[in-house]
Amino acid sequence: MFNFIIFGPPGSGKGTQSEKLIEKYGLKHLSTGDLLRSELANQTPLGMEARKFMDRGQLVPDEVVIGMISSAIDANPGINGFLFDGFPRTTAQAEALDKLLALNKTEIAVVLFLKVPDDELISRMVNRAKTSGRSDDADETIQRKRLEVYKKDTLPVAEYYKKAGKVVEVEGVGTIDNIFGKLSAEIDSRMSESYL
Ligand code: B4P
Repeated sequence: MFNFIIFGPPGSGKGTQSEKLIEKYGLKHLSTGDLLRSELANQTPLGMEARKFMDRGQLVPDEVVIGMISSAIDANPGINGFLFDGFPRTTAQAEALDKLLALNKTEIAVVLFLKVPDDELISRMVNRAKTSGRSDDADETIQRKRLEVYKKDTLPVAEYYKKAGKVVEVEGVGTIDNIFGKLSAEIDSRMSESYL
C-alpha cells in the first residue's frame, strides 16, 4: 500500500489537489471534512454534534474523527492505499492513525505540506464562500479562528512527522496545475522507491 497525507492550513487547497491526485493514482480519498459534511447533510446525531464545532471554526473532538477514520479504513480492505486529507489535525489523531495503519501492516509514506500565506488563505475562503454554501466560510471572524486553531493544534502535527523525516514542503501558491505537478513529482519518486 502507498498512503500519504496532504497537510496544510484551511483553504490551502488540500481538497482541490486531492481530487486530482486520487484520479491520477487510484487511491482511496479520506477527507474528514467531507465525511463530517456528509453526516451534517444527512442530519445524523454525529453531524448535528459536529456542526456546533465546525460553525465556530473549532476542531471536532478527536474521538469522533478517529472513530470515523477507523471505520473508513476497515470498510476499504485490499485497496492500493489511502490519501488522508484534513486528517490528522492534532497530535493525538496522528498517533491514532499510526496505530491504525500499523494494525494493517502499513504506514504513512510521506506528508505533503502545502505552504500558503495567511492573507491568501483568507481571500480563498472568502471566494469559496460565494459558492460553497459552507457556514464555516461565511464570516471572516470564523476564518481567522480556524487559522488560529490550525496554528495552535494542527501545526504540531507537522513537527510530529518531521521527527520521522516524512514531511516535504510544497509551495501552495500558483496555478492548481502547477502545484499538482509538484505534488505528483514528490509522490512519483516515493512510489517508485516503495515498489522497487
Ligand atoms: P476541511 O474540509 O478539511 O477544509 P479546509 O481545510 O477549509 O480546506 P482545503 O484546504 O481542503 O481547501 P480547498 O481545496 O477547498 O475542514 C473543514 C472543517 O471540518 C474544519 O474547520 C473542522 O471544523 C472540521 N474538521 C475536518 N477535519 C477534522 C479533523 N481531522 N479533526 C477535527 N475537525 C476536523 O481550497 C480552498 C479554496 O481555494 C477553494 O475555493 C479553491 O478553489 C481555492 N484554491 C485552491 N487551490 C488554489 C490555488 N492554487 N490558487 C487559487 N485558489 C485556489
